[in-house]
Amino acid sequence: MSLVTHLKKLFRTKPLVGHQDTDLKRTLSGFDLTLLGIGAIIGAGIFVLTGIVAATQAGPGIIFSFILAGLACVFTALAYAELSTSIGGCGSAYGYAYAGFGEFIAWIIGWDLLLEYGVIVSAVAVGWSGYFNNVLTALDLELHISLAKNIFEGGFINISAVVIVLVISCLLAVGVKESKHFNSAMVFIKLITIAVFIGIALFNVNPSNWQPFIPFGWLGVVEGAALIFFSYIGFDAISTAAEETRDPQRDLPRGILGSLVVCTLIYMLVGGLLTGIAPYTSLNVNSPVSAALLNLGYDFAGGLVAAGAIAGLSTVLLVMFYGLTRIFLAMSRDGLVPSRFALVNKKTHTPVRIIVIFGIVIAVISGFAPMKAIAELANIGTLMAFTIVCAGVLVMRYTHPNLHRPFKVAFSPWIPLLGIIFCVYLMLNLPVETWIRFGIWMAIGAVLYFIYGFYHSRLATGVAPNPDEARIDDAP
Ligand code: ALA
Repeated sequence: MSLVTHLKKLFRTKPLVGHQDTDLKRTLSGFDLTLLGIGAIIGAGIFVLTGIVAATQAGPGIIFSFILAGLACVFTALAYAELSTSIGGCGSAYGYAYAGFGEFIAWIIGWDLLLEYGVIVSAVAVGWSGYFNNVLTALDLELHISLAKNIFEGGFINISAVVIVLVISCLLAVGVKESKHFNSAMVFIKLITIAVFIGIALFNVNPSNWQPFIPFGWLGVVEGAALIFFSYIGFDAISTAAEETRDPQRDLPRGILGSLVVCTLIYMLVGGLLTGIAPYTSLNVNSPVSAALLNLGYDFAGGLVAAGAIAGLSTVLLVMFYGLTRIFLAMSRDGLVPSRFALVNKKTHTPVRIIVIFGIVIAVISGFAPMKAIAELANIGTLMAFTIVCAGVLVMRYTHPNLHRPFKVAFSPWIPLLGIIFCVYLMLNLPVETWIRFGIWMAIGAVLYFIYGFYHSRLATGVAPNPDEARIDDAP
């Protein structure tokens, strides 16, 4: 077989499902989508990374970092909305890359998303442990430093982070899933928690804490944006609900932009107030939001915020870990990874093998790796996926000009182009070590594809999926 024939195979595509060919019920309104977005978005970013970024990169200028990172997300979010409504399937950048751009790009995105979701779960688990350990301390049950912190922070293992990952794995293995009502309740708790903080902080600002406002210069603000970008990850979950949306043309942009605008405003307010009530240099701690309140003498409110953060972060863990298993299932069903990993347990009806394997890997990362390094890896993976999605809009407009698009990005090609520029700019401001780690992961992925996926994919073999595999009709 000639080289050209082989190369062509890299671009074999799955048929476009199209937005209209769905059996899912259209029940979600723009408001529901906004709640869905807020539920997935607000997490360790605002509760933990805000402190790290303010203390080490941006100072009070963190509010500009939030604007910069938010803009990258808005442009990309619109691109997500167009692809998810026009290409169909059940969403996820992986799903529409397979239909739109061919198998190799789909594999690259899928492999990238596995990294992204895996390290997000690790980072959020580390964030969760910071608040949890504080509660233990408040109850006089303080862990020994060797069990409370990882080696980089002067301890040995972050045992709380390990335990929460294992608990979430067990919940997923027995089939716990998030529901619309549970999500709404959690969004409510998170917003109340943040409202308590804002309500108290508003009356305790010391303006001298805002001097200097940008202590590390513009570079600090931009590098801070590259890290704090983590706090926005999750809005892409909204586009995966495109097929359950009442009127995608109207509700999708409302839901996506609505949740992004709400979160950006909340983030700027929290970032501004946090650096107003405490010197930015004091914020490089595991639970900055509640620690700042405790330092002001608000013990009850500090405890309340810690409890809210623990609850809020637990749901982000559940959603992201669930998303990870769905992506793996989708790839397995397409034959790109061996299907024996995706077999469903007869009792629990969940893909226990994948959950156990990923659970162990993620628990190890959470126990030993520093939060900042993990979040940066999550960011580079996400920004890469976002860049491909923005580029995807431009490619699809060219290759499929007449495709039915229930939602169309306005001002194309400018909006997708701006999305690409912002995402690449943020990626370039991440540390070299992050690029190296990411490069190694992607190189491993490329090798695996040519060893396995290229020959075993359903498109290559034409073999039907294994009926014992988990259903993926709710894949992200
Ligand atoms: N945006 C999510 C968080 O901040 C991932 O935890």
